[in-house]
Amino acid sequence: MNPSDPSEPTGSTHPAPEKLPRTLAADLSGHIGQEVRLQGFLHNVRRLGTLNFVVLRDRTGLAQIRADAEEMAPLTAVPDESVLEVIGTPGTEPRAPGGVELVAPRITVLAAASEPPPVVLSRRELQASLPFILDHAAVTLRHADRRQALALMAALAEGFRAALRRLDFTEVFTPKMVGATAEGGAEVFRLEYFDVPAYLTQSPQLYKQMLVGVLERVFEVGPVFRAEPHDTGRHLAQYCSLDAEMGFIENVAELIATAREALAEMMAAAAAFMPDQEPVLMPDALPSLSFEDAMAVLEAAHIRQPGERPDLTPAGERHLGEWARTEFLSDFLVVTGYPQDERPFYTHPDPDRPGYSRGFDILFRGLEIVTGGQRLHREADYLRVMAERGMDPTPFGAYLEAFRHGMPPHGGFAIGLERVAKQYLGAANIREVTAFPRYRGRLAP
Ligand code: AMO
Repeated sequence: MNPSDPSEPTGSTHPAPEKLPRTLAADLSGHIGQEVRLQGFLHNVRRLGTLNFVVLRDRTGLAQIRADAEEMAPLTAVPDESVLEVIGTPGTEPRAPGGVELVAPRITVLAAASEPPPVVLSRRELQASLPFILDHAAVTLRHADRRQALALMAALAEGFRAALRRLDFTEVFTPKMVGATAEGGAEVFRLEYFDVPAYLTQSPQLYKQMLVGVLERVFEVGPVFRAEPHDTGRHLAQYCSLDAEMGFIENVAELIATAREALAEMMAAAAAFMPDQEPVLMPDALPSLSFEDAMAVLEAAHIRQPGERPDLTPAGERHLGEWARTEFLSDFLVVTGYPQDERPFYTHPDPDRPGYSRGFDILFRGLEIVTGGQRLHREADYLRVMAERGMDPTPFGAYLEAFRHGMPPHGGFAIGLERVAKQYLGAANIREVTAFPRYRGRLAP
């Protein structure tokens, strides 16, 4: 007994009886015939009078408990999702989850829910509209599909980190409140930083480049912010950007190969815990075509008209996704050599093809999930491009200092984590895979 612990009873010389350690649902089959202590949420109850089935959910899965009327007494008027402790003995039962069922239970309610959940969580699918599901995320995220999406995101991020660590990249942590924006455009959130105007970062672009001058190879997993005004199934106002940047590159192919390594490890990590999901088609060398050839493929399919402004629309991306699957048996397609005007100021032009850049995108099942490219690496080139684009270099002073002091040819890419998860799961909307999505009109929960 710990005499300084006020919760311990005093005046007794007998130690408290040892509590059974907690057993998790997934481990029950290893305890057949031995008494165990389960803790979890009341997933659902089937009341048949003398024979009743209680299903308990913990972080590892479901456990079925068979109870008679007397054993059920503590559960009278206790709503689903209440937190329970159940002591009992597992036995083999082929019809129960995991082939195991707990019998002779002693049920204790640790924390009763005050009302039933807003939707039935034990149904195969959540039967409610997406806005309703998101309004009640604190509870609806407990549904199997939603929990699976969260676990998938974790696996994907872990796969990304593991691949880049293996390739000798260093993880970095850059500020999210910034004084200069990297990606341009109007999609930037403004904030007051003490008494000066500032922004929420649109990407760690400027910082990851500066850090190439320090560490050569860096990566970051972190939130970025886009004041995206449109209501689409693929844009969030905050998403998780998986960024990488590397120095001393010879060509863009090295960047694409690095992105492929990262994506391959992400897919492997996802497949390891979702073996029933449709396998991802990923050739050793990802099929690749130039932006111009992509336009030609879309023209041939009448997705775009000749002479139309060159652009990859969502319908175009979807078509190219199907095309890559048919032509190359690949769920991925690299589109290289984007028009220079379409890319941010830091993008390296392609000296061999005036008007085009060394920027690329990667599509996954018909949706852009990666943007990358080679960057300018000389201060004079930055000053020239900024002048051409009418940009004031003053806010970029600290960034430009890196180039003044020597920077190697370099480049990198960023993967949109939620977009990868959406495509992996075949979800219709990116909001379905995001725990607490941010988009215009939603700031809670
Ligand atoms: P870009 O702006 O194309 O490039 O973004 C990179 C990737 O991030 C994802 N993405 C989004 N995901 C959800 N909601 C959004 N609003 C959203 N916007 C973008 C996409 C996209 O491919 N600095 C460059 C990257 C680089 O060149 O290294 C950048 O941020 O998957």
